[in-house]
Amino acid sequence: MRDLTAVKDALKNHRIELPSWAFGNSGTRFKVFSQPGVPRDPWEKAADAAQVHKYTGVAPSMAVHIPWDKVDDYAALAAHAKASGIRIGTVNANVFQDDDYRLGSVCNPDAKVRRKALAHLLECVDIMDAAGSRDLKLWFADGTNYPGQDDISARQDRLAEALAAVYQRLGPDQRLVLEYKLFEPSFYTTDVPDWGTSLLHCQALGPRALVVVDTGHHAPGVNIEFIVAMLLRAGRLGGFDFNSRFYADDDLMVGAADPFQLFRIMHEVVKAGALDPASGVAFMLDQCHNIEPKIPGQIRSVMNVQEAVAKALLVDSDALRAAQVEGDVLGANAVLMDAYNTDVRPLLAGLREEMGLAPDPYAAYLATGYGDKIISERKEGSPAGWGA
Ligand code: RM4
Ligand code: MN
Repeated sequence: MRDLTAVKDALKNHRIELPSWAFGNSGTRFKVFSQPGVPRDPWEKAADAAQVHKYTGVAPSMAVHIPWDKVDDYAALAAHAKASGIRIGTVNANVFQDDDYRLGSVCNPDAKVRRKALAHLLECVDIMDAAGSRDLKLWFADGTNYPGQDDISARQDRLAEALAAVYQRLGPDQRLVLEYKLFEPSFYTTDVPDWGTSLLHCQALGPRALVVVDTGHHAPGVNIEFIVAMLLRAGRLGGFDFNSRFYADDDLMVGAADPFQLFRIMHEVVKAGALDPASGVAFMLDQCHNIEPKIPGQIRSVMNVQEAVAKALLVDSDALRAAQVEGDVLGANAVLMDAYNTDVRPLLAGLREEMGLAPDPYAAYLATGYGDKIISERKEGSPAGWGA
């Protein structure tokens, strides 16, 4: 067993970023369900995110999505977030919801559309400057649906050109983090489908270009912890977008579908010393709560991540190494499984009490009545959602 004080200190220092869009309405392409009390604007999203931080103590930032979170004054939004107890985190660009992007954004065959997409990405860096954000997160829906539709490698050239222009515009403390996803909305080729493509572009750009692993963006059965280990070795893991998938990019609560996978990923992170915020690895949630309530859904997600982290920290690394060196296959596996099968909930409850928090953040939040308060306060206007 590892030193419990060190385990607790690591857990106290670990940070998880919340996505603004998890607080708004969402759904599938079939139906977006409206829930009462959801935020009507980014200001209210920040207020709700602050609730999650208030009860968990480890989620002090909220990622924004532009234009879903467009406001006139980003410095004012950052000040509002600060007054609520959190800060504005990663800026997510959106070059996938405009009719102009039918054939792609920065990879579009039409230079005019490429210029428009690039202008948006640069605008996002301006927003980072105003809000004090470190990371620009790029996910491109670009790709093709049919063989022959466009030139695969010419599209990569266009992508590289746009990325270079964005990278040049970054301030010295800012980073570009490039996400990959195997398919959807394009069905034949995707321009950044995998970690290899993302890594090649990042390496061509420079040290402040890093890969983001969205846990929902892989084919079934892919060994994500292997990818994580490779990116950590290369010093190119920018962060995670955590969520669960059962079938495709389901964006369900992290740790819901496969808590064991989350543990295996965290084991790689812990081994590499990448849990600490100073490592530069960002632990973000990228989820939607289509049918479940949003704030409790985010609290549950943060707790799920903490449980996986706690178990990973409990791995007896000396015993593991000894078993590995001896070639003790079953012994090594048993060391890992012992940590995974530990009930860490009492440890986390105790840790929260040490932090001056309620032992069960989920129950503590429900007891406040905040959920009822926002339902009665937010009757007018239209709720925020995808595309808002
Ligand atoms: C994309 C991608 C991005 C996220 C959007 C909402 O699939 O995962 O990270 O910002 O969805
Ligand atoms: Mn994502």
